Amino acid sequence: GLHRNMDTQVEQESVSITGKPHKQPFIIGVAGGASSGKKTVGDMIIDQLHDQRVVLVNQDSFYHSLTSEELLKVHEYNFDHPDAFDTEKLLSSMEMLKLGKSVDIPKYDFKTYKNTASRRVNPSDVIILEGILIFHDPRVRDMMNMKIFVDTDADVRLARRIRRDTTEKGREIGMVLDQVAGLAGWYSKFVKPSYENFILPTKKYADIIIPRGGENHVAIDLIVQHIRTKLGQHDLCKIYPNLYVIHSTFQI
Ligand code: UZR
Ligand code: MG
Repeated sequence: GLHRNMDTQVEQESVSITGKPHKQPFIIGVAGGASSGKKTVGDMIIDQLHDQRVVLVNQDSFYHSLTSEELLKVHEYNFDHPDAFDTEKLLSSMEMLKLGKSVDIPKYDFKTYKNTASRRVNPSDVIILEGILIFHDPRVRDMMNMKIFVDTDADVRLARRIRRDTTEKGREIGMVLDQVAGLAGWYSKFVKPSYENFILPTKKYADIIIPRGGENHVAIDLIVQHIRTKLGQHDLCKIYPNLYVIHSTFQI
């Protein structure tokens, strides 16, 4: 209904190809620095919304494949820059999901620095889009019903990054941090400056800022309650636990 309140976007109806109206999915953006715990926050929301159709989309999937020239100088490649991502593809994929259609999302391989495969993502009630720079492009930002910024201290992010890059990605510590064979490493050359220049300035677009990321259970609970309200499920026992107590006392 067009006459409905503008902020109840989840209830806006659009007509699908079958002619039946369908509810638009609730789109949540989770941004924050590298290794801040964005994916953990997304996974925790999904865990609590187990009775809903929820899907997690990573901005990482939309990294451009590196050309052979770029591969030769991979240490000079800035993966923390907005241009490193195929934002047009991200936008069109999100638009498909918003229309309730399935979409093939690319898969990016951190070992070969290329996207070779893809995965089919089906339409869902809730879509969580997670990534360092998802608040950068206003067109992507404007698709979101809720914007979350995960705010984790720089030392915690760096410690996690070292562990992740050296174990999961099999990279040399010098390359991850500051230098290898006289070349500046990614962290000091790109990751830290890009956080300050591109990621941190998008914090102002967030509706909610979560300190400490995945450790913050109170924040996750509040977010899930809000999503449930927006999805039109007024589960009284969950939203107002006290009412349940009053009710059971009354029974006695
Ligand atoms: P998250 N990244 C890689 O390490 N290798 C790649 O091939 C592509 C990206 C890193 C990227 C960024 N920086 O800091 C991080 N580098 O992935 C973002 N170098 O991932 O949001 O999951 O922390
Ligand atoms: Mg990630």
